[in-house]
Amino acid sequence: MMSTATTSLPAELSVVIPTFKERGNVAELVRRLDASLAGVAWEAIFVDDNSPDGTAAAVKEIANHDARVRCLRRVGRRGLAGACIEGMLSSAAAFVAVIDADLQHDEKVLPLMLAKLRGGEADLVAATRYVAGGSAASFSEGRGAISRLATRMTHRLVGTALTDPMSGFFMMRRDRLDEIAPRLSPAGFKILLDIAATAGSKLRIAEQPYSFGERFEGESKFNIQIGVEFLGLLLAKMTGDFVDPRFIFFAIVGTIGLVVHLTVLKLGLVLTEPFRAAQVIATLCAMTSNFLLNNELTYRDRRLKGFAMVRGFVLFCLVCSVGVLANVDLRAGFISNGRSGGWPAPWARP
Ligand SMILES: Nc1nc2c(ncn2[C@@H]2O[C@H](COP(=O)(O)OP(=O)(O)OP(=O)(O)O)[C@@H](O)[C@H]2O)c(=O)[nH]1
Ligand SMILES: [Mg+2]
Repeated sequence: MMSTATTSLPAELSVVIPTFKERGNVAELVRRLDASLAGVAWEAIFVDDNSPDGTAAAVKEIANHDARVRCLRRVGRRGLAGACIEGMLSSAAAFVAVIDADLQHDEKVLPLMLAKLRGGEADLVAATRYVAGGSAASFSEGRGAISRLATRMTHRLVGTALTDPMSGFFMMRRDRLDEIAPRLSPAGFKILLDIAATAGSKLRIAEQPYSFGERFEGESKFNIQIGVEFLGLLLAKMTGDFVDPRFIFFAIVGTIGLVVHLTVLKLGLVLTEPFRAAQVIATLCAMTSNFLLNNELTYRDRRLKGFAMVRGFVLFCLVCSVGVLANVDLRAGFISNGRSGGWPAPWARP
């Protein structure tokens, strides 16, 4: 005999909320969603990266008496974009929205965004601060300038139709998300830009102005890492995802290392006579610059700090030492060959 399950209406809209250390915002956000989405069959999917402040427990406490709320707790992983993708992929609703937990995104515009999708005029509705009716007045001067610069860079380099590509507040058809999900990058903070750039012109985008508010509780997670990942995303999209951003960073760091090497070598030759000494100092400087820049930029997501960094640097030097010795010896040999009969250069006549 088939059992009859107690059913509530299946959700038409899944609201995905990525969280890291947002315990103090969870209950207020659910209360505000409940007020704004009256009459809509909605659910809230919190995707928490094992926040040490007990955000997941706070969500589950609410979930115990409100079946519309659930928590996807990820352990051993961090990352805003990846959290949003997994939350959206766990939905079976017709529409999915992504909204920050800190209440900076105005949940009151969600019904307007939903109406645009229901009407079939767009596949994705991006909430924007930068058209008439929207505002980013709550930004500090510094954050506002960074956001505007990043927006200009995105428009120039990637050429998206989004007026506010830095926004992480949007709603879209779930079937369109399912199609492009395998091509999205779980790294980084800019999931909306990734979706728009990956889907290309086939994705019909509409916009919804809103006023960006103040953070309700807790601390911002905005940091340099996010800037680096943003540059990586721009580079990947500029090359049509052909080249891995890590490779591009690696090549840039290598080029800087070459410039450091040649500059220090030139200085060394001016200051100290022996070529070998200048070459050793230049090589060490280039190695140090390569290690530090790769640690800060190319591998920032697994950056070494403190003792681990010293250990990493020593290992890096050991691995490089074979090439360094060959480099110093070969060049010194060629140079002294030119002056006092050192090693014969391969092209030298016998
Ligand atoms: N799951 C998950 N969520 C994250 C992670 N980093 C940030 N978030 C969430 O993503 C949302 C946006 O982060 P914020 O710290 O508010 O970043 P922001 O809005 O760009 O910066 P502010 O304007 O300074 O608040 C918040 O709900 C965070 O809790 C992460 O690594 N994993
Ligand atoms: Mg925020």
